[in-house]
Amino acid sequence: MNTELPQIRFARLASPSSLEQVKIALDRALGGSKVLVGESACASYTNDESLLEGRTPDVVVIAETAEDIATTLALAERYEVPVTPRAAGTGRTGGAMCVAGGIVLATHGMAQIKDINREDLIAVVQPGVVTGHFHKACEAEGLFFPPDPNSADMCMIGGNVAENAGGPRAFKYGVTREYVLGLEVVLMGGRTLRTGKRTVKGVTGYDVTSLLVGSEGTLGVFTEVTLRLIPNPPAVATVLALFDDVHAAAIAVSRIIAAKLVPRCLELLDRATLDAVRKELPIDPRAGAMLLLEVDGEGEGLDAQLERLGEVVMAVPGVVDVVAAQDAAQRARLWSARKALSLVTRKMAKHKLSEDVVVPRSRVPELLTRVDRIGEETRVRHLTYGHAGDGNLHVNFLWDDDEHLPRVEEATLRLMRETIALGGTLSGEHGIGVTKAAFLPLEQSEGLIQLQRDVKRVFDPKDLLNPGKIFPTVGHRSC
Ligand code: 2HG
Ligand code: ZN
Repeated sequence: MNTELPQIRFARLASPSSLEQVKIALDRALGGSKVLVGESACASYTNDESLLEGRTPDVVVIAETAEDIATTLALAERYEVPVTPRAAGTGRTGGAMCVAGGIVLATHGMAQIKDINREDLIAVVQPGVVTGHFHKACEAEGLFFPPDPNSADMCMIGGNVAENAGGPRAFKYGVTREYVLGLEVVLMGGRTLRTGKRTVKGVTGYDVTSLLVGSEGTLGVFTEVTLRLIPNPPAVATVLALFDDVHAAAIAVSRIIAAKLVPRCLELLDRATLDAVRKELPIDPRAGAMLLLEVDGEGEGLDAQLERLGEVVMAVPGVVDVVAAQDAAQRARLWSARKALSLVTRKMAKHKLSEDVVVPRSRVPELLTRVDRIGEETRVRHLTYGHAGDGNLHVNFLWDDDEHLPRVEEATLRLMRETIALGGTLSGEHGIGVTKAAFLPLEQSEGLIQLQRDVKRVFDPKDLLNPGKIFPTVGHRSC
């Protein structure tokens, strides 16, 4: 674990007497089994999947009902104790990491799919539903919930909504926000509100639902989510395109988009990433980059898309081969290799930092060139994969020796600056959390950051809900 990159933002700790009082009050209100105390019981609720190390919570509440959440937030405000909400804890940027001790409010115990409605094409779910389970439940009804973060087998809807999660299928179908119609949310202090609607259309009042989606657990805790579903596409085909190098693959991405083709996934793997999966996948040794493409639709329409895709990709200089997966088993093998990338590449060095920058699609080739330059000039090993169709790339920096950390920090800062210079944004799907808070002023003006701090104050005047996230500290290093 690495605690230096970047610095954890200062967050106010509760006083020892408030902590004692809140523990007693929670225990009394919720009953012992939902309230964990002590280092050994609470330690596993400290961190998420970022590289950072947080502060062990003083108390963990395992919520089973919306009332448990309201009670916890009421007591936390009364005793001025910070609260870190948490679903599965699979986030990459410290959003669910506990930085201020106090209470971790875990929602994984609220895992009910309350309704999947085939007539209205909506579902109502609790925050602890595992995303992959929900996919299967929808598919059993002939319906489709497209957002598919690669951790779908573990992550939960509550966390997906808090982070506005994406995934490979976002290229055609968009990210989580596009599917959230309404929320039941508890605010700091225990006030419960319903936002949004159960209808597909609706423009009443401010779009508070959209504000809450992607607010990284800083504005409220979700107790129920109403989601829009679509019909499940009847057929899917997966194609593998191999190239000499990543630049040829990036050109293929631009050409596919320019040809107005809309595969549902358009994923890119550079040479170093490809090398990491060659053991699992027998990939042509001439290939130095790969695109994993998926199209969906119906019979003839699907065949026509596949044919056109093949023509466009085969015309790209530097293409090595284009092959379609022959059956469901082959398709599953390709996707399981793609899904394993985060873990497989993590084993390539003692430390790995994965970013999720986004640039306009047309600037992907230029971003890749600049990443190579950053890697060369800072002498930091790197690899890149990700959702190239969206211009959303996971640039990963790898290092073994702790002494190389300043160079990794320089490489990261340069990556963020280059991304902004190319008209991009710092995070496409993992959020700002703790790890990117210092970079926020590179992208957003002081006025815009201040406006968001003001909004936060309306929801949570004492800054107790998920403190230390999103906003930079004064004197941050990116100035
Ligand atoms: C992915 O696309 C995930 O695999 C995780 O967003 C990315 O950890 C990573 O590098
Ligand atoms: Zn991703």
